[in-house]
Amino acid sequence: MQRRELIKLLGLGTIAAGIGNKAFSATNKKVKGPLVLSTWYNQSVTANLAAWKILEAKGTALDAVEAGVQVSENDWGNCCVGLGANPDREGHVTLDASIMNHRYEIGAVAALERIKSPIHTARLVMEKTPHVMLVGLGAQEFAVSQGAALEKEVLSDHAQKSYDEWLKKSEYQPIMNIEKQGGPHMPDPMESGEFNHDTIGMIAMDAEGNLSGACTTSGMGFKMRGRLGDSPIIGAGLYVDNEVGAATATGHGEEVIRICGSFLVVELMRQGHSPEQACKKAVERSKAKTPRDR
Ligand code: SD4
Repeated sequence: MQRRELIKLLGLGTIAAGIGNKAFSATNKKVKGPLVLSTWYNQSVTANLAAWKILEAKGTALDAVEAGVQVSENDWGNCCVGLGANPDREGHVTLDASIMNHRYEIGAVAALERIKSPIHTARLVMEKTPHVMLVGLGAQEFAVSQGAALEKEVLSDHAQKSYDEWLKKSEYQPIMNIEKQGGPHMPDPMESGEFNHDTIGMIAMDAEGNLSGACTTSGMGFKMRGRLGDSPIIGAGLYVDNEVGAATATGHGEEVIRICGSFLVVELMRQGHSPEQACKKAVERSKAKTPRDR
């Protein structure tokens, strides 16, 4: 906050506040919360509403993003977040999540099975352990020790259907055909059935002006067992710097990790780029740095 104030005093109007930078540069005033942003749209509107309820009541950005993304985690019909999501190629639903607050506190879980809210477990890792990430069985045992129920391992009907379909060819095709979708305006994957991934990442600013972010996913559908994407990796799938801004990512995690995507976006904002410019530069970096045979 102090740095944002300082930036304002220096008159560097284009320095990003991560969310709401336009308001910042247009008026040269401090961006005011509350604000909430999340990836994708249709499903995210309900998630944003849950976050908004908390922000509106002067709750913290941290509580807001946790409650917001939990809407997707609890949605049994979601292809790609929570226990109803698509499994890995061995038929197991494995979940990844990360959370970060305005004090640079971080928590993450990866390859977590049979636990309903990976984001809550990630928050507990942040708040109750000396570590920042727990994976696999250890993460599961920790969640249970903190009161989470160990759910039965069953696939949702839609996930079973998609998995059966996938098994026919057992092809791993995480690439989206954007051109086929008519450009970058991506349709809702639940309607089109054409996407095999769809994470929710959410960033928020509360009335105090503090930022937090959360990211949760089942990762790529039909991924290799043990594969992790960007979502549980701080700096890749999520980054929050209360002095500058926040970013979260969705898409092909391998590429986001390659460029430390969310951290890169925040660092570019720190250098004076608007959020939009920073995202564009990160995408350009990704394009330039991805090995050509990938
Ligand atoms: C991953 N980034 O595991 C996630 C997938 C995703 O929309 O974002 N899907 O690579």
